[in-house]
Amino acid sequence: MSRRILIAANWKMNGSFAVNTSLLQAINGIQIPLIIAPPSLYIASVRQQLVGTTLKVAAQNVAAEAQQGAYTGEVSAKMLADAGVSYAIIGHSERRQYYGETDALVAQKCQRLHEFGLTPIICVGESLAEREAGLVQTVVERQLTAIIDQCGIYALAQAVVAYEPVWAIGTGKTATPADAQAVHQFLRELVAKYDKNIAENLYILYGGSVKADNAASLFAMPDIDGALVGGASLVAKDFLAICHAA
Ligand code: G2H
Repeated sequence: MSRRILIAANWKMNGSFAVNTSLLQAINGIQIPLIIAPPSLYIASVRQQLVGTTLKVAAQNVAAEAQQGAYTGEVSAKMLADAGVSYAIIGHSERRQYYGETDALVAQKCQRLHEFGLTPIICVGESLAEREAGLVQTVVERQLTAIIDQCGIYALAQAVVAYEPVWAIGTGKTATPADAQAVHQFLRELVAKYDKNIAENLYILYGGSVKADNAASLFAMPDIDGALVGGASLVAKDFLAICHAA
């Protein structure tokens, strides 16, 4: 079937009030489904600027704790819901790699989002060593199954999955469309073993050095439903070109 396209911009730890405003002004006429994930400090401001548009706001992270309390530096799912945030990225490889986030912790974060009606953007992906060891499917299956075991398959009815091979993130190396498609197909078939309908309707995005010149060939793949874009989402003309490839 021909699939819908969703594009999410992960600004990571970039931006300022002035830079964000100018970027949003450049992109807010985009007609395809679009999600912007600014640093948490800027979420309220970005959301305010997107009122009246179809663009949605995502957090880049969420606390795993169920209750408010003495967790310095954390932002809860309840607070994100209170701020009108619809999505949150969880399990990004930079959080797994630099902040020691485990599959179990990511699954707890998914649970918190589910409790407050937010849609998780669940990142999975293998390192270069894992790819070279032939472990791609083993790794992404382990990462996604941790979520399913904790939250139940029905949590994926309101979720987005992003396949982001770690070796392709911010490196300029992109998985070939065929390589990415193979993993996306594997992930969809994995979900289909639990529930075919959820699998069919699940957005599975590709992330990792998506650019204007590779977006169209990625989006042409039958199981690639869009992109999670980092670096190229910070440059309006590059991001617009990616969106126009959809
Ligand atoms: C992968 C991606 C966005 P980039 O991290 O999540 O970033 O497009 O810079 O590789």
